[in-house]
Amino acid sequence: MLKSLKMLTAMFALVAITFASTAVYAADSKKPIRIPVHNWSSQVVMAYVIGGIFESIGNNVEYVPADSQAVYESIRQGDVDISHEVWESAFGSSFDAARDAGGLLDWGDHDARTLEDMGYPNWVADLCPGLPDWTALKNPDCAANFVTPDSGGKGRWLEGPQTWHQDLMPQRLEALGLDDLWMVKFAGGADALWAELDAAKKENRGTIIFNWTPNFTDGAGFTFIDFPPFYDGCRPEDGGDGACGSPDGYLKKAVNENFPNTHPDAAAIFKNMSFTTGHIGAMAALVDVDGMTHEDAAAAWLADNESVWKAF
Ligand code: TMO
Repeated sequence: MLKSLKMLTAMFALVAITFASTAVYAADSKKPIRIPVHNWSSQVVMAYVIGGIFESIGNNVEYVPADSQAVYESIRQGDVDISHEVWESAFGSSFDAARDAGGLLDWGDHDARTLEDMGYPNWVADLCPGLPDWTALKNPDCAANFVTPDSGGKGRWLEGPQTWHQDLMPQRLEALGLDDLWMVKFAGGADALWAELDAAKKENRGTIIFNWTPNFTDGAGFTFIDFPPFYDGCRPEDGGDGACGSPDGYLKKAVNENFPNTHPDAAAIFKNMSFTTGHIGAMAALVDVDGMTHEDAAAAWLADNESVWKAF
């Protein structure tokens, strides 16, 4: 009897200690969660969306402007806590390198699948019979419709900033035997891509630009070119000749390995977080179509989608 009473007391004590330590463990550090900010709209809006969600559970956040390739090394080193838009085509290699070196954890994928590639607004198809098949670009009469004052007499591909893919597109033109007829110009920023779409429409001329989905152009008459299918190893950085398009890619999340310890509640929410193509397209549209600031867009998105993010 006495023995079992003692055992019961001991069990209660154990339960009490377990609860106490759980309570201590479960409290997130007041140290700000450092969220990176890059240079395309959905990423910036989503940074503020996630910051708003973290703040709603009592966390502090800090927004850190970061290079979109170098950020994975920064996360690995512990200078940035999370990445919420790891696009496979553009950043998969940098992500893999940081994960393999240790210190960065794969925190799962969003529901949305991605494509990052060259394409055109639909009215342009008339200027180049055979599109969206890439072999249509071999026709000199097609290329001639995409010459601009800065393109040296060749058809122009307006690629995004070089920090996104380095020389992927110039290498692809060469690998496909298109570099006699086509050249790549790098845009200074994403806004230059959207300005080019507007200008080409006003001037009624052809244009081929880099674009991606999810984006505000989803369902808005934009078509991606069908290149030879992507396969592992086809890119020059992976030892291939580069004669392939971009992958049907993931959109991943990543964290520093200590983040689940320093901020367990926020980390659990971030692990559950999964945005769809529609969510992400809407975040971009609030800025690139409606002209809102990124912060205002995030506030509007959070207000309109409580049932989505409260479920995380
Ligand atoms: C990484 N990006 C969405 C610009 O292709």
